[in-house]
Amino acid sequence: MTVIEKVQHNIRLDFDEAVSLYDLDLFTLGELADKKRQALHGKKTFFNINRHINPTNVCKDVCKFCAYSASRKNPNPYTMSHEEILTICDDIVSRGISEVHIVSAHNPDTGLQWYLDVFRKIKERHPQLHIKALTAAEVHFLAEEYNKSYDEILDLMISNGVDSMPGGGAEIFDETVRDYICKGKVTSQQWLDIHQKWHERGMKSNVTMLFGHVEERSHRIDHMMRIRDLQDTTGGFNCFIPLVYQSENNFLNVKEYITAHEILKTMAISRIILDNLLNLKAYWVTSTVSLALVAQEFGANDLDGTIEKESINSAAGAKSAHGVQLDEYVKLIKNSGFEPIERDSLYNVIKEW
Ligand code: V47
Repeated sequence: MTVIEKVQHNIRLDFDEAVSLYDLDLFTLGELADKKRQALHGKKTFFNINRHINPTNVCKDVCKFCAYSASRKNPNPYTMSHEEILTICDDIVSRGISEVHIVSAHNPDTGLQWYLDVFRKIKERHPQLHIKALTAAEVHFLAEEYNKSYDEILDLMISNGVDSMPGGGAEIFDETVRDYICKGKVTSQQWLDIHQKWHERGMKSNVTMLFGHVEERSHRIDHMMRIRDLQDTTGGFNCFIPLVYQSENNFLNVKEYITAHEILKTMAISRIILDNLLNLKAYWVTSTVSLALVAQEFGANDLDGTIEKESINSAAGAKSAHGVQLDEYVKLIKNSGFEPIERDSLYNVIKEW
């Protein structure tokens, strides 16, 4: 059987076969991925109305790709007060926003209690607001810094109101590339262990992949395969989010940028390989809105959300600092031939627009 026939018959590909998918032409890949998308979601494209809060950019880690943390290239350290964060939450809840996505740098000055207190205060004030917070990289940082086990940190997150975990910090799992781009950060296995433990508590999370920098195609496939393996065990990942590397203001010296063609191939291949993961997000922040709309034809069924304010990727050049307007967003999805479905954080339908 050829690789194409295997994909058509839903037969899993091994590593080498998966890498060889990149040799197929873009439109063949698109057709294969679109069939899988249509079988699961038809023409539905999901999004949510959310707000990102990045409470501090002070970081003890040094990731070469990061333009967000306070550093020589961005000498502008800040840490928000709980009151500032709560004021934002009051405002978004008053406007009907259902999710807050809280991700920080690894600030050794704030203290574990600082994080737990802010989650608890948000939850006490707004029990219905979904708190998606703390990447596995942050969980690892907090565990190390405050001498706790991962289990203890995860239990504290739950008891203080965190509802789900975002997918950040996965970067690329290949150890050699990881060492080069973010040495000293949570290891790949630790990242996966933390998510496994989170899932074993009955909780959901997302998973990202940072690509388009110094990694090779085979590293992306390896990344997807490690995700597929864990998902076989736990089923706890809601969504896969390939993040396109943004090149400004950071220390990773990338000479050749990834093409739209390669981004779409990677989207399509992730839809094919991750046969046990329902949702594939085209994160418009890192791909541009236009390419995210095209990605709907290449396997993507989720376009994230309106976001409102974004600091991590926009620091590295993404045009996302102020989000997108809801009515415009809905119109764009409709005009591209898809059905915009507003969802909550766990993919329950809120509204068919
Ligand atoms: O982990 C940092 C990435 C991530 C750059 O779970 C960069 O729903 C591109 O994880 N170029 C944080 N990417 C964002 C994130 C995320 C975003 C949206 C939704 C969800 C979700 C998660 O941003 C980091 C890192 O991989 N990042 N610098 C850069 N220069």
